Amino acid sequence: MKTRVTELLGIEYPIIQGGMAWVAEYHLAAAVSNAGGLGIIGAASAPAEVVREQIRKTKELTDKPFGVNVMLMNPNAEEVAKVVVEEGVKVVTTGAGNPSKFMAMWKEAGIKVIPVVASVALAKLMERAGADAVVAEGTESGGHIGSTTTMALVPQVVDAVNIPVIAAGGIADGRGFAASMMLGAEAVQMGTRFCVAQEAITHDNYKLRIIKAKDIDSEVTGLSHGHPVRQLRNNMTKEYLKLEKEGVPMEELEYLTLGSLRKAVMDGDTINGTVMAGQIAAMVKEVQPCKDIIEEIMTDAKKLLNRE
Ligand code: TUI
Repeated sequence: MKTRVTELLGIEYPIIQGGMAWVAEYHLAAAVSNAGGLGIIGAASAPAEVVREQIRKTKELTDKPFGVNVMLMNPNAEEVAKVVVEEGVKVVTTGAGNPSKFMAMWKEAGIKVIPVVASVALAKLMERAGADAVVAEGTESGGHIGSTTTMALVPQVVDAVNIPVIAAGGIADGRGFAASMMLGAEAVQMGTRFCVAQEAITHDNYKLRIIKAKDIDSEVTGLSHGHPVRQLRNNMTKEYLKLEKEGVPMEELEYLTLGSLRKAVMDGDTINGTVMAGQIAAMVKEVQPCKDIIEEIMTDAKKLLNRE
């Protein structure tokens, strides 16, 4: 299925993997790229040298295009932004902020820049700043989120910009893919479904928590201090939401979550750790190789879109 996004990135299928903190490392990125999508290394809060190593390891496993997600709240974002240039990365996505100050450097290096946005205003700003495409990410997503739903956000961003739009948030199968195309998107980005991929180093407990999730298991913490994070309900969210309701200051709450995502993803503590996942967690039923995930979605979507 050809779209402006497959042409722009030189990929077979218009499916992009989210840059999930701790989860999106080189094994997953290479597997998604080898399966014909765009794999992404999530720099998250990693030091720049760790990101450099991840880029080099990805290149050992794939000769297909892949990208790096620069998380702009990372205190090391500036160094990471330089490392992607030094290492000849072809695609950069950004999250949790406005990447304007890095745009000129990345464009000069010939990098395709795809900011993740949660509003029409930022999408327009990014187009003017020279972005090649944007990911319009709805509030159904896991992790750090905006407030507008994918159904409402994607068509509004499509109407507001001329660059291609990639839909994200609440997409886990061929139906979500097809619906995104109907909204005017030219690719999708998925996180939760790839968290559970066979090649993802995500702890088995984390994968199982997603597989066992119900539709109503999704909670949003941090709304009161302006850093909303979507995750699955557990002891951590119960404690966090209770303290938030009591008006406990943000610094204390941050202490509570310090290292808690790592605890869940790497150590498998899904009770007291942070289990970031989207609202479609309950739609993910099994651990599958990236190739099977992508082929299943494309087969189902093509039937729905009559593009066989
Ligand atoms: O970035 C994400 N998702 C993430 S980042 C992350 S690491 C983290 N963990 C805990 C707390 C905070 C971060 C986990 N999940 N998605 C892309 C995204 N970007 N969603 C929303 C936004 C966004 C929000 C506001 C982008 C820009 C923005 O404002 C821009 C401005 O003008 O400053």
